[in-house]
Amino acid sequence: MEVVAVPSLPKQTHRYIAADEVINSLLDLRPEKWGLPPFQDWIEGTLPSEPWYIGGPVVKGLGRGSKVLGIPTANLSTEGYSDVLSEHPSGVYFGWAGLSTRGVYKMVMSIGWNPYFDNAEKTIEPWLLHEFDEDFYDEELHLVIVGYIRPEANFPSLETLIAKIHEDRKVAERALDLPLYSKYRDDPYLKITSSKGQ
Ligand code: ADP
Ligand code: RBF
Ligand code: MG
Repeated sequence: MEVVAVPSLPKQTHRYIAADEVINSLLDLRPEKWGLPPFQDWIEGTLPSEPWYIGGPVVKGLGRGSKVLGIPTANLSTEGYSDVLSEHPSGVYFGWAGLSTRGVYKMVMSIGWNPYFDNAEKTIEPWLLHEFDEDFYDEELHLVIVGYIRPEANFPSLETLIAKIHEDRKVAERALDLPLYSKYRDDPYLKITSSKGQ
């Protein structure tokens, strides 16, 4: 028997060295690696899911996105989302982002501990695929997440991490033009009517 382990606790890979492979979640199971027929639900490098929803004001992160990677991520607080986040494994996802007063944009994000930086806290880091000429801290950001791309990973260098995130961006940009994903651009959750009466 060949064994694929899916630890229920994060950062515990070292406890499973006896397994043939340790994966982060069942989203990463590749039956063809084990002589079984492949799953057929992957489309152009993405795994579609029922849409799920996260939103709130944009909070300060660790100030690393723009400065260290040149990739700004409009962090959301994980507070109040423990249920949603425990239903969805850490990893790289994509979907649509609605910003109050601005519009709806394509989005690619990571959820997790950023293995390259080994964060102590789980973070939600959406990169809106649009050039903004200013910050938008405290603005309401609503996300409709429609698919999965890959698990979070560690990288041998900052350059290889950055290159991978740009590849994720391309995968997400292309996929979001498919009818399967583009239809969620019209989800009412993205059209935020601010509670502050703006
Ligand atoms: P932080 O660590 O505080 O999240 P970042 O360096 O990741 O700082 O920058 C994120 C901030 O940059 C966001 O909160 C937002 O105000 C701004 N920003 C500008 N353009 C974008 C973009 N395309 N996607 C996400 N955030 C952006
Ligand atoms: N950090 C990692 O350590 N490993 C990853 O595989 C990873 N993938 C990412 C994918 C995307 C699309 C984005 C937007 C970010 C990703 N990051 C990853 C997170 C990145 O390290 C984080 O946004 C910065 O550290 C800013 O806090
Ligand atoms: Mg950020």
